[in-house]
Amino acid sequence: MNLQEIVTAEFEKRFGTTPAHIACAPGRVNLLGEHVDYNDGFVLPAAINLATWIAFTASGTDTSTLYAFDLQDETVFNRQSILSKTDIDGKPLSEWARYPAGMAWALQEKGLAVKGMKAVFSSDVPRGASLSSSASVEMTFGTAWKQLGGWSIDPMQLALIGQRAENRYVGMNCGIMDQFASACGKKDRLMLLDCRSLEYRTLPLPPDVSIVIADTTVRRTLVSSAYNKRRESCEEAVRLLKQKIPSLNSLRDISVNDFETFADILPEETAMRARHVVNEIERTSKAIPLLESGDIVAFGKLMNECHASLRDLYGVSGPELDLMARLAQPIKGCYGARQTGGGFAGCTVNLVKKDMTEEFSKTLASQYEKETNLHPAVYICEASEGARVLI
Ligand code: GAF
Repeated sequence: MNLQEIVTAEFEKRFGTTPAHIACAPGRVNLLGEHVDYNDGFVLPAAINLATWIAFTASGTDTSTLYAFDLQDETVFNRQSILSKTDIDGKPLSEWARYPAGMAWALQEKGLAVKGMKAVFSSDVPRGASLSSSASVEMTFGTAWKQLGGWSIDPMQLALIGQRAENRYVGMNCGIMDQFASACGKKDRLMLLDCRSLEYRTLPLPPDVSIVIADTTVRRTLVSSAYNKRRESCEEAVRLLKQKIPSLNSLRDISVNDFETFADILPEETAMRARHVVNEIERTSKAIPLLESGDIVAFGKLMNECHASLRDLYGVSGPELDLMARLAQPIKGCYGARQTGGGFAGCTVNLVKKDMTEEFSKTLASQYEKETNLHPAVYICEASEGARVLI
């Protein structure tokens, strides 16, 4: 059974009736522009063919009964209880329930009607693997509440509401990239977003190239506090550099050359973090014409440079991610390999010559397994449509 069938069958079992609607929203993989979205930079993600699926019907009240099929756990909350992050019995919401509740809270705050629903949801986006499982849950629920409320919204606005839910309700100071890719993704296209203006356009990937995601299977805890710390370092760098360049509002506003002129006013670690960001923004700008002209060899080199920078300057890699990227880069047919998303653990993204993808995946998996005794999951990924209602 696929996920649509699973959530439908479970809904029928639990609620004794067929669900009125089905919706889904994908995870994402990012090709370039890592840890720059909260620095006003450019990002280049794609929505992927792994997604969260929901079967749902209006409850007729303001109470929502949500069943997380993958965790076999139910929560019941309403308009009032989510204000104190509790369920209707006053118990603190479990970790997973904060994402739909946060979405409901942020929609309410915008004055959008959040009708109670009965729902079952399930996802094949691996959790904690840097593929935006959280954003895909947020965008799935946002899309479901849009359907029930009968209001319409631009997908970018829905993404911004999801980001607010995650920043203010869940407590993760993420940028806009993940929710953007999940809400706005397009089939077979890479999504280029200017995180300052929020303007975006799509770019092609040459037809003879595949995106391969390799999951180290390793997960880390306390990722959100380490992430928030990186963001604070960037803010500190802006505060200090502003003394030299008063017009500077974010790390987007300084060139690599100017940065190096003033870098010694920054504490050492702050300088390293900011150096990654400034170079990564420049790298992503350079990558755009390469993609447009189909120069995947040069694009892949930038991906490899990005990995080294995340590892050596930004400090968000991990031993298994380093190993996975190091093993992949020299394999025949691989243009570029690097960690994707927030990092510390989770997945790498690889660009691979299409007719060598299977061989590449097998070689990478067996080499990784030999060195770690871990059995990695390797996905040959298709760029997919963003959040949508199917029924
Ligand atoms: C996480 C965040 F949610 C994104 O906003 C982005 O900053 C990413 O890490 C790093 O590029 O996925």
